[in-house]
Amino acid sequence: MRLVFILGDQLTRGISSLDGIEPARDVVLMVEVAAEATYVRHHKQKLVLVLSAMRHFAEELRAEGIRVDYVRLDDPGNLQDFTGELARAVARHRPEAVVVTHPGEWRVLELMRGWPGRIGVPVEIREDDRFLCAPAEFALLTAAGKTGRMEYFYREMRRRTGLLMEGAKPLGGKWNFDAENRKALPRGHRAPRRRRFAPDAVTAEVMTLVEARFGDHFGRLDRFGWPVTRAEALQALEDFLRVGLPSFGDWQDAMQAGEDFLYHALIAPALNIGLLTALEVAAAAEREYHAGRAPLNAVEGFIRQVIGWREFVRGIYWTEMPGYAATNALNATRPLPAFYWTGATRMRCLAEVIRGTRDNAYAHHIQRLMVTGNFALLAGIAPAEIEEWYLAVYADAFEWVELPNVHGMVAHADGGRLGSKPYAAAAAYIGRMSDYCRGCGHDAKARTGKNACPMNYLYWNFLITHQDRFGKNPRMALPYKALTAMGEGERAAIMAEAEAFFARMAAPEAPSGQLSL
Ligand code: DLZ
Repeated sequence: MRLVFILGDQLTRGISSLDGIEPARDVVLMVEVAAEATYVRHHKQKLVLVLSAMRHFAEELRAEGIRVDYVRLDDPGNLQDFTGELARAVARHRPEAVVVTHPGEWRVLELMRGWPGRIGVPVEIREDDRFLCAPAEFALLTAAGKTGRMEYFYREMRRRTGLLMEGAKPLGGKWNFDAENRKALPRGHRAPRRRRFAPDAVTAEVMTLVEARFGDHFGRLDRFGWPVTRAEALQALEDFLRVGLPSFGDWQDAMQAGEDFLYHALIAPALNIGLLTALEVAAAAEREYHAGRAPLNAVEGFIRQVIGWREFVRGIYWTEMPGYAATNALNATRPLPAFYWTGATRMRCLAEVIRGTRDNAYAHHIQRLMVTGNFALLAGIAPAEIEEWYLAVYADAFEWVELPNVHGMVAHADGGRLGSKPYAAAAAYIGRMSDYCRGCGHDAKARTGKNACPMNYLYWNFLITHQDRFGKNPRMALPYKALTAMGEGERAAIMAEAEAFFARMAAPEAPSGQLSL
């Protein structure tokens, strides 16, 4: 018999490890282990999502007649890590071989490579064919000149899947409609309510377990509403197609206080643990365009994220690890400020995004990139510190997707492999794309002075600090022209303001509870 070991982000009936399973002979192994909850201290909602979805998936396999050996977190004897639990299961079942699908994290692949020696049984690691482009193929594709950039890779994926194609040409005459996807929301705009899922008995039991075992982890649990089964995930997708997608493009980059979901897809948690597949969600969005229910800029923008960016970052991860994580091109070394965990900062944009993250284990792309990410970039936070935060707090974060997005896109720590310029912005950008600056105690217009928004002096200080690296980058020509136009006095004031801010950041928070940042 074979032991098919399925991990918590492999909850797809078509997962390659299940190919050719013989229910009369083979056994599926699934294990809940504390090591996976604590190697970074995941948000409580993420823990509930994964554990509840695992329990539901195991029941679905059983309903098909597949034997599942399922180890719960609080089962006596649970050794609380993958290797220990696999070894115990091998002793129980004495299989001829263990079959797994390639994991989503380098750390786990390293474990898997050690398993044959540890357990004395051959381990077959199968390709994760839920992705369109295997790592080996990605390496070949992106080695050839222009395709090394996401945009050309994406075109290749469009050709390969036929999505939004008219023969060999892109539908609508353009590959990319991003320029149409940068509108701000009208003042006071209220987005429609989005479909959320009340916890069933299985989820409720897991919530109690998570509170008991990991109650000190970040995040609120009472707002849990993520889909935990494939049936729910399909309803979440349907909700996006009807309610979100028609406006997704226009307002993709917009942010508004109190509006945590807007028109975003909200399917990444389900997609990344396997309840949906990339091709099915991209094809579903394409159908909305052809049915006349969603415009091309929205549908193209969504499909680009799913078959372009998502595949691209995975390719980068598997072709560049483990060296990728160790780079630190901008020599960023400051520790992550405590307010990333508490939300206690006078900067309203950050407080609001961190509040949403705590409530939902979710923030949308622009909040992650241009608020929490932008601040970390400008403040020179050590890449490993900010990466750990993103990996812990977002329900959809697994390292294959989180690391390139944060290390490359947010922190520019890879020296430009992923993005040809850093995503640095001053308060004006945040003010244009959101209502966060209204009602903020800082002055978004001031570059220096007592009440100046830190995003401003930190932004100009960032440009000054990294002038050697970015000063000649054509995509940075405008801000460097503005910097050159500044007088020496203003440059010196900016640098002094930034230094004072960094000193406050390094100091312990005042006991009076007065916020210094
Ligand atoms: C994220 C997570 C958590 C919290 N717990 C488990 C678990 O108990 N058992 C399991 O199989 N998987 C879990 N996961 C998902 C794994 O961390 C994930 O499969 C690996 O990081 C590889 O991507």
